[in-house]
Amino acid sequence: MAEIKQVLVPDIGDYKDVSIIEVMVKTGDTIKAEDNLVTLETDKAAMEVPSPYAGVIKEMKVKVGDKVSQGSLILLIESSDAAIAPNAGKPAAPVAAAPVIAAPAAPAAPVAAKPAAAPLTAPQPVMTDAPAGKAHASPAIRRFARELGVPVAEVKGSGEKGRVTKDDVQNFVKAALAQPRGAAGGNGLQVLAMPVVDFAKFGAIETRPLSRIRKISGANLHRNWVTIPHITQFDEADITGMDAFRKELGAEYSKQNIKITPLAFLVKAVVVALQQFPEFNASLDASGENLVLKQYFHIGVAVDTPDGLMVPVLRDADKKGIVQIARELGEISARAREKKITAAEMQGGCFTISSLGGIGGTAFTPIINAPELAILGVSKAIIKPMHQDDTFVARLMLPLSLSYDHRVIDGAAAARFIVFLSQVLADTRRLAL
Ligand code: CAO
Repeated sequence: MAEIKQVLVPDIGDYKDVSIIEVMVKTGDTIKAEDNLVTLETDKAAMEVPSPYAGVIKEMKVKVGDKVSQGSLILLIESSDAAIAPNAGKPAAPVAAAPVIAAPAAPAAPVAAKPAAAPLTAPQPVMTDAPAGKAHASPAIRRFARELGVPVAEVKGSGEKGRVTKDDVQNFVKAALAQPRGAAGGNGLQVLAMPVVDFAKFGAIETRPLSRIRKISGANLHRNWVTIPHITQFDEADITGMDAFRKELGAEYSKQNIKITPLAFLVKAVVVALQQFPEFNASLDASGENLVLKQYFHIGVAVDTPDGLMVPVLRDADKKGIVQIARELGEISARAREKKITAAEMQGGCFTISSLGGIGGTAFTPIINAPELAILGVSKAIIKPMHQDDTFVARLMLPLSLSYDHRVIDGAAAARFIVFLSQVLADTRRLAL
């Protein structure tokens, strides 16, 4: 039965008297659960507050410029059903909506990329920093710009304090379209528009909306794929000895519920290789003219979740042993699958490992997780006959696929990196070096 419900400002951490910079709905609107209602902004961050209910808005209690804190009343809604947004907390009225944190601005070019705007769901209201000195735009405008492929940092804002408005984004697109079409050899990507196909003409279909994580990660993957010149270098590491040791450790630690997979060794071996080849533990700075070499070793690990790919980051892997890494990997991948990873836990990575070894396949070409410069793909280890001392011996071989940013890393350096990594994996004593 329909009833009037209050929608309140959710837990927004320590922030008080936060400005409402955008109101996306009005009295009389019919909305779905999770539709965004307002955007809040401090001097550091912006976040959207989605509706915990579907229904008809009966009365707005806020307007642009109002200051609100946790618990402030945003609006009254006549809820048309019992539908409550999955992230809305307990379904008791009044319910505070769960804020959605603004992803960092899509950069104009990968050189300007912020720490990977990784796919995320943030159950905790962690505010992300606004890009210092960059365009101010609300999350809704940033999303609108992203959908159109507009680099919001390049749009001149005409709103209050230089804020980028929807009109500014539209004018940017109009101006871009008004430019003469690039002749062959020009800078623009001149591609045909995707055909619009009525698939139902050919048979039965079902249309399923993409998850939020998939939409965000898709946009990031697309940017990285088209803007970074990728090369993938392949190799195989003889992990016969490593795997025997891993099984011993696995038996020892299974009682403590710690699963020791090859991935824990790979994280450690990658750290040793990054220490040997510091230009792989680096990013281009915003100008694209300097390499920022990192003296920390935070390794991102791609985790396959039902809603799409997430890349939590394992911090200070150089200071941790194999068992601790294995324990943390189990813990972060479980939390990623339960959508309990925060935005902060997906930032600051130096290098990513994407392991499909538990599934199969012989090799693949992983996409670099900008602003990192390289990513290691790992496929399934299999026993192969290897030629040694004039005879064939059975060895467990692990396929490795290293994609790297060819603007910064030369092919020879990449080959040296992967060969070194294979040597470390072939002789685990080197992990201690
Ligand atoms: N070769 C052979 N066996 C392997 C292996 C490899 N390279 N890597 C893992 N295995 C084995 C493990 O030892 C484990 O065996 P048991 O069940 O007998 O103990 C089994 O495969 C399953 O391992 P796992 O997948 O549970 O654990 P993991 O540590 O290897 O990986 C995680 C963890 C989170 C990375 C993984 O579950 C995952 O999500 N992988 C997908 C990442 C992905 O989608 N990448 C693609 C990105 S590009 O689009």
